[in-house]
Parts: sequence; structure tokens; C-alpha cells
Amino acid sequence: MPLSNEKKKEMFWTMLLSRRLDERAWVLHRQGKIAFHISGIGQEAAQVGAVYAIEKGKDWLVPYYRDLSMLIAMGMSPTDFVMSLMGKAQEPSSGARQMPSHFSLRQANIVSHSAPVATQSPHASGIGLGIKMDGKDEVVLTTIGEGSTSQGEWYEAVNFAAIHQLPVVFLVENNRYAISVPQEKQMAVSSAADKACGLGLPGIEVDGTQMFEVYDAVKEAVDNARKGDGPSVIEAKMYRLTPHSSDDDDRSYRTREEVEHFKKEDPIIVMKEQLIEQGLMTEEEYKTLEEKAKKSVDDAVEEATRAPYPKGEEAATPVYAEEENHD
Ligand SMILES: Cc1ncc(C[n+]2csc(CCOP(=O)(O)OP(=O)(O)O)c2C)c(N)n1
Ligand SMILES: [Mg+2]
Repeated sequence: MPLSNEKKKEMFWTMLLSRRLDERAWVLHRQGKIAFHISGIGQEAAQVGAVYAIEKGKDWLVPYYRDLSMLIAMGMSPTDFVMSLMGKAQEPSSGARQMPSHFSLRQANIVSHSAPVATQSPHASGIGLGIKMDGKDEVVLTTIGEGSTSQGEWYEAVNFAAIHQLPVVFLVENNRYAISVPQEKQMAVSSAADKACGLGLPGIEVDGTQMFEVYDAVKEAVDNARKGDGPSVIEAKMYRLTPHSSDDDDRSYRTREEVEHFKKEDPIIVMKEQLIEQGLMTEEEYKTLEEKAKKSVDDAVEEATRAPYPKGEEAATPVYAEEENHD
């Protein structure tokens, strides 16, 4: 079923809210109020487009650290996110035991990744195997950066999913860099989707600034996976508009001209113009959304600032399962 106009507007709102939240995280870092931030700026269209293709609460999401907009789309509130940046006790991913952006949300079937890149891919295939063994019709969407598709874990996970025809969609968010290393130093092919043909599953490349194109590609892959037709690799091409993280200075490895060039392809601008051109949104409505996003981010920062930190003596308690939970 095609996306309704209401759904399309809701998706754009999710992109915009995530962007304004992400920008505030950079400010909080520079103000010395948080220790670390890793940004999804430039990747929102692909993330929101992809995550709208799975069924909330039924399917599984195994994301990576840049997927803030996916988490917002799946129900993580801006306050929850700021709490994780500030290491507050109530933050939902780990009660502040993990680094920020190691997202998980138990009620939404979102599974945290580990800090070593690509380890989430075998986890996703493992979940896919469990779904197949249980005869369920759930699907797993997992994400990764293009640089991390050079890791052995990614090949092993995709190979295993292809052999066993597991219901997994491997989305590669190709933002052209792995910290300072450009794509051409990570792979000899122009797209991570090309790696799929050697492993025996479909590989599809899409423009990651076009939210509805990403949605269509991921939806088809999800539908195929649900029918039992096996996994797919989808690469969405985009550009990382910020440095790698709050601790990176990208002036040492890319020119300002290059960054300025890609700012013209900022997915917020691309999608805003598209919605206005298609008559789905007016400039006035856009301004109202901007005001709403600012208020939502202001409120989140205020609420998270007031929230308590975890108690020192409880630091290890939720990290390990209690013995009675093992069986
Ligand atoms: C196994 C491993 N090696 C190195 C690192 C350090 N590291 C963290 S993020 C990153 C770059 C990953 O780039 P990419 O997969 O393209 O994702 P992006 O950050 O660009 O979204 C690296 C090398 C790590 N976390 N784990
Ligand atoms: Mg990358």
C-alpha cells in the first residue's frame, strides 16, 4: 500500500525533530554539559524511510550508533535521548551503563549494538534464525556504516543469512567516510550493494537523501523476507555532514569545499522542497514544525537536566542478569 500524505508528513516531522535534537547535542557538548556525541546529521532521510518499512512492535531493529532518527521514529522521546547523553538514571537504553547512542528499546524490539563495529550484523542474523526456527513472520532490519562492511563479521552474517534464507534486511548507510578513511580506501567496488552478488542475495543501491525511495526499496525487501524469500542488502548513499563524532576534527582529512558541496544535498532541504513542490506541505506549516521541534528539544533538555544520575552503588546491578533469570 502506498504511503498516505499524512504518513509522509509524519516522516518528515521525524526527520526534522531528530535533526534539531542532534544539533542541540553538539551545542550541549561544546557547552561542556555532555561528554560525547555521535551524529546522524545527513542520514535522516534514509533512516526514517527505512524504519517506516518495518512493523513497529512486531519486527526487530538492530541499529548502529548514528540511527537517532530511527529511534525517534520507533518511539524514543527526545527527553530519553538527552537523558542518555547526560548519563541520567532513567535513560532507556541501559540506565546510563552504555555509551550514548548505543540504542536499545526493549518494548520496541530494538537490540543494542556493541562498540566494536559490525558485531551487530551476526546478532541480526541470529535473531533471524530464531524467527525462522519458531516459524514466525517477523523481520529483522539491521544497519551498518559502509566502512564496517569491510569487517569479517558483516560478510559472515550476510553469508549465513543468505545460506539459510533468513528474514533479515541489511541496510548499509554509506556516508562516504569511516572516520577519516574515504570509501575508496575501504572497498574496491562502488557500492556495498555490489558485495551481495558474491554471497547470493539481492543487492540494491538507493539515493539516501530520497526518503520515499529508501522506503520503497526497504519495504520490498521486508515483504520478501516476510514471505520467506530470504535476506537483502540495501545500500543508501548519503554524506556525513558533521565530523565523525564530537571528538573528531574533519578538517584534517576533507576540504571545506567538499562539505559545502554536500550541504546542498542536505536531506532536510531535499525533502522539505519535495513536500512543498508536491503540495503536501506549505512554508507556513514548515515554520510551525520548526517551532514545534525547537520547543520539544528545549523541553527535553530542561527535563533531562532536572533528572537524577544513577546511584554509584548501583553501577553494576543492571549490567549482569540475576542468576534466576538465566533459565
Ligand atoms: C572493530 C572496530 N574497529 C574500529 C573501531 C573504531 N571505529 C568506530 S566507528 C569507526 C568508523 C566506522 O565507519 P562506517 O562503518 O563507515 O560508519 P560511520 O561511522 O561512517 O557511520 C571506526 C573505525 C571500532 N569501533 N570497532
Ligand atoms: Mg561511513
